[in-house]
Amino acid sequence: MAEFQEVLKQSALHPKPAGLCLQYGTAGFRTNAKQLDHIMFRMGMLATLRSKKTQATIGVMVTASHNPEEDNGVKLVDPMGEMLTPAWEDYATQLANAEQDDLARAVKEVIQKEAIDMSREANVFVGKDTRSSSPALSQAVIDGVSALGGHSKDYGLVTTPQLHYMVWCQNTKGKYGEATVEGYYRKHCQAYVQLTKNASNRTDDQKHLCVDGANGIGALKVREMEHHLQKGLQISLFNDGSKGKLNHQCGADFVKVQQKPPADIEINPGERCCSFDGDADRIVYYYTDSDGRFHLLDGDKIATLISTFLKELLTQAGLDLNIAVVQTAYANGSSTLYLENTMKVIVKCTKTGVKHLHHEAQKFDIGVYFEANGHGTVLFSQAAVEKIQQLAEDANSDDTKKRAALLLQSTVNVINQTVGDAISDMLLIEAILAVRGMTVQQWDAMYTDLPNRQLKVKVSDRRVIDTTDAERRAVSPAGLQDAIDSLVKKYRQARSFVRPSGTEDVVRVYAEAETQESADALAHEVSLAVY
Ligand code: 16G
Ligand code: ZN
Repeated sequence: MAEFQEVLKQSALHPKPAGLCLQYGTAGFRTNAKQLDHIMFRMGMLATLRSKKTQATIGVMVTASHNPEEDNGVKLVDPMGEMLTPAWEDYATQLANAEQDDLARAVKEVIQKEAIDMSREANVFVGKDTRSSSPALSQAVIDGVSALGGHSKDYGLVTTPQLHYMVWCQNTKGKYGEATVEGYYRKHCQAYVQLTKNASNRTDDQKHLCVDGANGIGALKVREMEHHLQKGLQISLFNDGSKGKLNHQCGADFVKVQQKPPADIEINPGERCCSFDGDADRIVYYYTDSDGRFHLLDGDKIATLISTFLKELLTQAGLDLNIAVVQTAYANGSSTLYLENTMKVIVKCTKTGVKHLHHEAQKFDIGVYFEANGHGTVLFSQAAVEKIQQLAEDANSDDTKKRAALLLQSTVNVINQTVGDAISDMLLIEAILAVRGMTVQQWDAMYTDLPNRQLKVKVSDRRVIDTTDAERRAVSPAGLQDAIDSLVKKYRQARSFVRPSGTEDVVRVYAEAETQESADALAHEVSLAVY
């Protein structure tokens, strides 16, 4: 076949180092950028095959998120803007690891197994983050697409969630918006302006927000978006990439893990701040109080704020829609108790990794999902969107109901439903605080986090640990869970679990307890039990 001549010719320009073996992990391929040229080319090919198979546009994003600048990575985006389906992750790994002279066979195998009609058209959207390795690597993706006769559209510098959004808009023929960066800003900012119309009398102080752009793509995009907000938000942008290094001592992951503000930022007591990660799909908020104490508002606090707002609006609108919050084992125990006992919303727990949370959230009329690390969004079912719209357009509904329905409608439009999105999450959070006239301190006071500690343990083979119950209990090695249970019993309000990391060669230990000393001691004791 003519295509295979082309594959062989082109792939020789993106050779695989013999013996190198990489896995399509929880968040795609991710490693030092120097090892990725052949992976990019091959993922361009795989995206083309996936596009032919699904007869839809597929996305390829070149980024390594919160990893250091020297790393890079790639993620594929499926037709509805969601992450690549797990069955194809295996093909990704097979193509990535086929030695040079075996590549044509590996490609043919995917075509045969999936019965792909190669005469079909293929369309691939490509995006990249600001890493210095990204231009060459995204060109390798584009080369891979054309090697199999696909068409690519290069969006250049975009956030990961922006690329997901483009794919979704394209495949739904503009029903949710226009597949352009301008269209993205227009849709989200208009919804923000609509929402905040319900919050008159906001002072400039209340509209002020410090944003840490992690020296990455999120910073560029906030700058680009700002004028669409019609002065409805006054952003002081830090770590905008003009001086500092990507993710270095800044960004959402640094702030969450270190539990402190980014280095080199002067924040005044009480000032509302947020940090994005390197590809702007995570966000955390924080402030320092008058005693200089740091307060983190992580994904759990964000989920609580959003779900409480939505629940109130549903009650006011008199709409009978179920709402659930989806968390992982890392969710602070206080957040789970607050949501279940005080807010009376359904809470579900899934394994770590966005695809698991997303999938669970799809089972509800409204599914709010957040990982504690700040990755999350809200999913609205088609039926929910329709009911909200009907009520908003119903000439006979009373003012309270109508207002609530209109607010719900704008909430649907402000959020990026394809994947967690720091920019759109930020707009929703800012709008909720504005509409409810709430300060960051009042939001923080909704519940008090239990002190907690996370540790990493290096073991010879992390795969000997197998878990169940959404990673909250270890089933192997034998005796480990019993040991954890008896350690937990020594402390008040305590909980602990261990799981093998999906992105690093370590076992992660999590512990929480009534005091920081207890959480630290418990985490330490559990790590000893893991050896
Ligand atoms: C990946 C996941 C993130 C998860 C993290 C856990 C996606 C897009 N990203 O970054 O959701 O929290 O892995 O890492 O799914 P770990 O397995 O090393 O703890
Ligand atoms: Zn990220």
